[in-house]
Amino acid sequence: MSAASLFCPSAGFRIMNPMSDQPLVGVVMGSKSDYEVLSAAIEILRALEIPCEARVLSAHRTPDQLFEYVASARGRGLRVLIAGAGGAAHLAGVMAAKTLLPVLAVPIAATPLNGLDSLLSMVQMPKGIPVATLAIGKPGAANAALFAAEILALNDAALYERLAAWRAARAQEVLDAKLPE
Ligand code: RP5
Repeated sequence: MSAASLFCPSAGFRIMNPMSDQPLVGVVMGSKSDYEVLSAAIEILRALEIPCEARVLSAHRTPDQLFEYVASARGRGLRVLIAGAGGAAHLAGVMAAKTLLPVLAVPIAATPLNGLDSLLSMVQMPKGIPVATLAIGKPGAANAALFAAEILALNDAALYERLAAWRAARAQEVLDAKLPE
């Protein structure tokens, strides 16, 4: 079987996946300015060979296009959505309102409140429409990708092995750490 490749349009690089070019994770950001943070998620998805797609869609600036994207996500094969936004960050909540796919939220420090505004906007979803909120910024973006991988690995033994190897490598980095004499 020839290796298929997937181009992440907004990310600008290719993810290789030997089995499929069907995006499983949709990474949505409220603005192009959020890309620097969300790239941490895309890098992890790439490392784990999880096909993804990236989009810039805003809950307040392009609500119709966002609705259309989320409403069609499951039917197009997406299984997890990652939403990154700053300020009054309603992106993840609006997305969760339109789908039963898991939505993982990444608060972004885009205002003088340094991400606390978006963290509270995302984590304080009213009962009934869940959003799983990660940490502010790049650590949260990376963890969103790992969380997405854990969800997908429930039904993908090969991905489970890649994820286990990735975590073992991080542990080895700690054990190999050298301090100044
Ligand atoms: C939010 O406003 C975006 O998610 C971004 O974090 C923030 C600033 O957006 P820009 O003014 O940089 O487009 O909607």
